[in-house]
Amino acid sequence: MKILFGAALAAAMLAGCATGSSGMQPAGSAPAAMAMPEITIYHLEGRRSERIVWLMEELGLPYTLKFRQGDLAGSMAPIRAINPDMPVAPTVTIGDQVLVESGAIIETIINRYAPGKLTPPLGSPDYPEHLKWMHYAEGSLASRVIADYRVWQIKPPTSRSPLVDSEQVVQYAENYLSKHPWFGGSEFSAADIMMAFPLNFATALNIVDKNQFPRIAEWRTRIEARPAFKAARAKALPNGMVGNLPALPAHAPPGPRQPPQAQ
Ligand SMILES: N[C@@H](CCC(=O)N[C@@H](CS)C(=O)NCC(=O)O)C(=O)O
Repeated sequence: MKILFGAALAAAMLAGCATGSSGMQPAGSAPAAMAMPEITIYHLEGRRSERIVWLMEELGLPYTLKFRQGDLAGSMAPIRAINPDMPVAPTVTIGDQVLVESGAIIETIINRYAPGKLTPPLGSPDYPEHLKWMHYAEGSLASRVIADYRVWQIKPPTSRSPLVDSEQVVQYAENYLSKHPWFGGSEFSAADIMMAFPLNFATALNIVDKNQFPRIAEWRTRIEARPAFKAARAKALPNGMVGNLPALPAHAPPGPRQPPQAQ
């Protein structure tokens, strides 16, 4: 593992960021794994790139990790160099191909190099739920939570949005965990890896009241106890959070939603 040390990107630029293999397919049903080229993870501490580090630790696959400890700007510099059109973390190289979007990176790595791992069997009832959470994490959860955070920073709202807001997207996850132990359904899956970052962002930055979501808190305790999570944290966040974003002073104002209106 290569870790580069050095000089800090303003946390504000990163607003929208904060913070052993488990086979799930029955033996013999998954296609053979492809030969894996070198995988390099360009990382920012406490940001979404930790998903890929955690994935690789869960799968027991080798990778090179690049970041400058305690230095977000220094970690961003090689990302800008390799990926000037979309300089975000994670940026990952698989062989000589440069990739962004953590969900796509995770699905590529699993489908090629660890087929059947961290994914419920295709025909199982858990499969579509797993896939839903894989996409929900960025498509519905992170997008609303980060939008609400940014709006609050500009002008605290005086009433709740009539549209689906942060509280509702987190509540939906809470409701699922009241009936299932994992976002993979009956077993831990890559969907749990996708969901951890935006749920942590929502509660740690006080965008929602963490006390309203005990199932999510209990799930977080279980994911953080996983050896692969601990190994990933030790490598990817060795000295604790860097460039903390300010937490909101209050949650969404109480009271009923306004009736829905056209967007
Ligand atoms: N949907 C993308 C989001 C990537 C992203 O926005 N990453 C943040 C770090 S958590 C970033 O690099 N932000 C830099 C910026 O927005 O300038 C993913 O899931 O990979």
